[in-house]
Amino acid sequence: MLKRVVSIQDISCLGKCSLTVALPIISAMGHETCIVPTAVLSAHTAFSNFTFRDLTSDITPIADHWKKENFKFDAIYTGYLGSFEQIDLMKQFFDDFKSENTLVFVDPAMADNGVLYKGFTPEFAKHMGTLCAKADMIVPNLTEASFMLGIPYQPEYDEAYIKEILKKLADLGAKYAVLTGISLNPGKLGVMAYDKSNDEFFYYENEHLPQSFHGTGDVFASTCCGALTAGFPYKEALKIATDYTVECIRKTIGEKDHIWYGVDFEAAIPYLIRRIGK
Ligand code: PXL
Repeated sequence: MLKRVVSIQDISCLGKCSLTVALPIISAMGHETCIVPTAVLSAHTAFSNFTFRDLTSDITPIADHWKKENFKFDAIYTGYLGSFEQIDLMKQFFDDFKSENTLVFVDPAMADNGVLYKGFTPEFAKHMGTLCAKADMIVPNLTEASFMLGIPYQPEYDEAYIKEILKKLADLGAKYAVLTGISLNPGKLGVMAYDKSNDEFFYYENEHLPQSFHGTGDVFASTCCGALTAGFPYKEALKIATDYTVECIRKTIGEKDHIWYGVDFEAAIPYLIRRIGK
């Protein structure tokens, strides 16, 4: 039987990110993918003049229906959330739908390169930290981690600094804290994780390609969530997600305007399927 994942984030109608990335990737990994759209935007918020329809008031009726039908999930994966209220609703959602074996995966998507995405405040970031407390795994980048912890973003760092941040993130409460977009060696980019159950760090890197694209955090998070749901151990899941993200960037390098449109993850799906051996 297929594993069932529910992904809860916005639909950006154009500009590949959030649900338009999570749904196809997790499905391609062989899981049933349910969604709760938190908002509908004409395009993600890095574009100018986007429309934004808030769907907060739909979340509780959807959850109530699912509770009545006794639907269960193998994984719950939250990404971009648009308001304090949505964060609180997600806490309730976890409590309502989490069983002993449910993976709770939180990507606190809200910032990059030292700045918050349009519409977010440092207080919102701190509140996102309270959702991270309830997760099995969290996957912020360094900007998101800094805002959640209320410390200045430091673009220059060493391994000791990253380990210190990971321990502080783990103190928020998640079992596994992961920092994405970490570079500890020239020409390389990767992730570092902290497993607080045995006080263990894990670092994995791949090539640092000379271009960055919007939405790669969502590609990484979706793949990692899909791999964990498939039963891969966490280190292997992080490797698969890192390698697939790099492969997606490789497919997109040189594409005009793709910085905002997102990566051609579609072209790398055969790689992903081979990589997970399905
Ligand atoms: O990729 C993260 C993301 C998701 N959803 C929306 C966004 C962004 C990043 O800007 O604007 C609406």
